[in-house]
Amino acid sequence: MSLRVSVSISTIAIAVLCCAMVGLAADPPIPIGVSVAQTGPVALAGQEQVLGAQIAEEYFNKHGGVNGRPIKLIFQDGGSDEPTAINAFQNLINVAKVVGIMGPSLSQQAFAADPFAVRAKVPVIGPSNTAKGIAQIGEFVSRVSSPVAIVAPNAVKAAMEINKDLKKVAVLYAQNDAFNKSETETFQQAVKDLKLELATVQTFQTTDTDFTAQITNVLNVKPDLVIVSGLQVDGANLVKQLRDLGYKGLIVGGNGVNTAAIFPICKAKCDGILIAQAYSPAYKSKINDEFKSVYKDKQKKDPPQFSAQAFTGIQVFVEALRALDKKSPIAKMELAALRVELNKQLISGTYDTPLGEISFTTGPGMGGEIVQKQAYVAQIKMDPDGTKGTFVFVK
Ligand code: 1QQ
Repeated sequence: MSLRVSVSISTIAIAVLCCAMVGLAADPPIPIGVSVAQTGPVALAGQEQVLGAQIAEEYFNKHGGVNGRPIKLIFQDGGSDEPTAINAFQNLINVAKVVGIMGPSLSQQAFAADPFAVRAKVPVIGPSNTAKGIAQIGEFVSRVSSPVAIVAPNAVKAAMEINKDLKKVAVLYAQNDAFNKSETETFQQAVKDLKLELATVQTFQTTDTDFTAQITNVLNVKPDLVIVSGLQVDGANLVKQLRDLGYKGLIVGGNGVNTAAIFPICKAKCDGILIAQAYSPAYKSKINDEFKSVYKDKQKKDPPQFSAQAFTGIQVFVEALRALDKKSPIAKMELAALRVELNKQLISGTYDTPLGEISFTTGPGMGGEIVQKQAYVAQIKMDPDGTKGTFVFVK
């Protein structure tokens, strides 16, 4: 009798142990959505984001994932326009059932796609949305990309240090894009604040290929500095044509041209462009050293800002999931509750990232804005034949 009892107890014990282990092993990876530009003109920047996110996935899974459970990034191409980004968001939310989304690439897309995530109560982290008003789209939207209002003026100051006689400024911007409209506002305000003369403002479209009319107007005012706010292809073409038509002075480019992917477009004529940065490979920290070394192994160069920001976006999700799981095991939570709790958790945290220590603003209607101390300026240095180039940090 007593033997029988002890047998059945140990059977139960074995059964419990077995199922607990099966349960653990069968816990599926936590799906995190990534929707950045993998197609269209913005894919020039988007490919840097994909790489940054992939490095983060590999890195954090190697370091224990979310308290033992791996994450899995679900990539859904956000394209370069609004409909593609909206579609990707809906897929990630309703079909892939992700816990949160990092994306899209452009502010213009964020204003269109983020509201779908807000309505579905799914946290979104903007990896590169720098226009004014992104964090205000809704309670579920935050960003790891420092806004142009904070970053961009540094490039104008850097130009003034290079040319002490700098006075006259010409500004050009793409008027069909939310980010570029926001960025030019910041640049124009900086010009006024720094007591420079705003000699002319010219507009174009991100789809334009010929900028002769605008450049003629720019050259007429004989500027000491030209500030360009465009995306990758138009921005780089504009710079190239500006040099082709004889402009010799300083050029400040915006976040749109903040990628080595513009080098094949403006070639040797990319040389000298000053661009404000929210990331520096020289930032000293353990996590940045580790990120940098993985990136360098793969790409044989220092990581660019868009990759570092994408890495950071995934890091925020992972660290917030870890913290949440410690408070209340996420395996036991319904997806809807998990998304809501994850959003609260991520906004309240502080993160030691390759970008430096970051946190987010909190409070009704004003949460989710990144708080980051670091800002830098780099200048593009091209080989004379225009085949190779680098970003040289000047500030
Ligand atoms: C924005 C940007 C773009 C240049 C990112 C690719 O900063 O759209 O906000």
